[in-house]
Amino acid sequence: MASLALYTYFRSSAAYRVRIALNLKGLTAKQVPVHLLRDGGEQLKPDYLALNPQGQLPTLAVEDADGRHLLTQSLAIVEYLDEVHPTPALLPADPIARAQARAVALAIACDIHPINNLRVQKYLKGEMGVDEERAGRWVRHWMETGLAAVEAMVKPHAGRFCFGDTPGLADLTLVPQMFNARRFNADLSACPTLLAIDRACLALPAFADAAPDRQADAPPAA
Ligand SMILES: N[C@@H](CCC(=O)N[C@@H](CS)C(=O)NCC(=O)O)C(=O)O
Repeated sequence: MASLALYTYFRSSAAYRVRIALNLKGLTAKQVPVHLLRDGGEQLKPDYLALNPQGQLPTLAVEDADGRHLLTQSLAIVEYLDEVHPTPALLPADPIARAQARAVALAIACDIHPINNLRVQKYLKGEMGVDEERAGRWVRHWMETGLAAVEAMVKPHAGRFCFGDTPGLADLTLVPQMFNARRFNADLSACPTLLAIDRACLALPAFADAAPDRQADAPPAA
């Protein structure tokens, strides 16, 4: 079997998605911490850019008989893991439900997360001169409106998890975004279904063990 190394940061929600997927699949990856804040951001240093030219986490290095392969973009990594290790499946069997589950994951990963990311906040507060309070409003606005839409997308399909009673792609994308939303004090009162799913997910070891505060590179609890 291939050996895996995950370049990660405890609070990176994109890396958190991959950590959950690895756990759901029962796979172990060596964790290589990359500090997003230290020294201007280790993700922007030449050594890391050689692995991931976008300067983002995560990167998954896959070493197999053909050599070392570098995979980037969390959802591409998760789909790779699902293709190579199809059980348990991360997508529903029905093609319509698969497309709907992917839509939930993409709504979070493409439409909510990127506009609130570290580099966007740095640019807002730096070049654009936006103060801390207004930058926080920016983040909360896009998280609250984005997650309210995700609530409506998930509600018709939800069981214990986003699509029935099996956790999958939509859930492993949702839980890290809920963590981010709480971190930025977003109002989640419009998202009762998502809050219940988040609780159900975090009761599972695959999700709980992937949480930021359980990672080796997390600072010790105060
Ligand atoms: N679409 C990318 C997003 C990756 C991403 O933005 N990662 C963040 C951490 S959650 C990052 O590395 N940010 C570094 C920065 O903004 O400088 C993915 O899903 O992998």
